[in-house]
Amino acid sequence: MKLKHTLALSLITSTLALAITPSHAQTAASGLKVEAPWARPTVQGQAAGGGFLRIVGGPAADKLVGASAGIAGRVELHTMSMDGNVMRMRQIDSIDVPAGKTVELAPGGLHVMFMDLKTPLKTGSSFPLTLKFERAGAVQVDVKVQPGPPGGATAAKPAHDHKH
Ligand SMILES: [Cu+2]
Repeated sequence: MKLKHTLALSLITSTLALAITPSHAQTAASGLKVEAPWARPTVQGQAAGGGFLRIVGGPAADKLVGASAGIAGRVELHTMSMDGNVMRMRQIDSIDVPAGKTVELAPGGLHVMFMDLKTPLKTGSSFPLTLKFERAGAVQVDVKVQPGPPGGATAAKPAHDHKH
């Protein structure tokens, strides 16, 4: 009972927080966290744009299995890697989030791709993105449109991201 109340309360709290200030971090009931979501601005006529964020795994392993956003016809999960001198993007079905581990979706690596954009992404604006996790369920975050990663140019770049 106590657990249920706490859960309900935290849900209300996060809903309130969402209503008052755009929330750029969300914690799911499972303990999984999504932080610092941002997307690159796009120009008129550009059909797709990339989105980046950080997922902090909860006590149990989870998996990002999909995403959706009102501003896009569909949202895909992508990976990017060097193939000789060419950067290649490839759609993937899911992104593993090991227990207690941080998974970075960052330029040059894993990212979400907003396909069939209904409107250009303007710097300074933000929009809701719903991430679907196997265990944590739906987690909604507010994606900030900005030219670079939050907190300056020190984007954490996973060193192990080159060959998969
Ligand atoms: Cu992509």
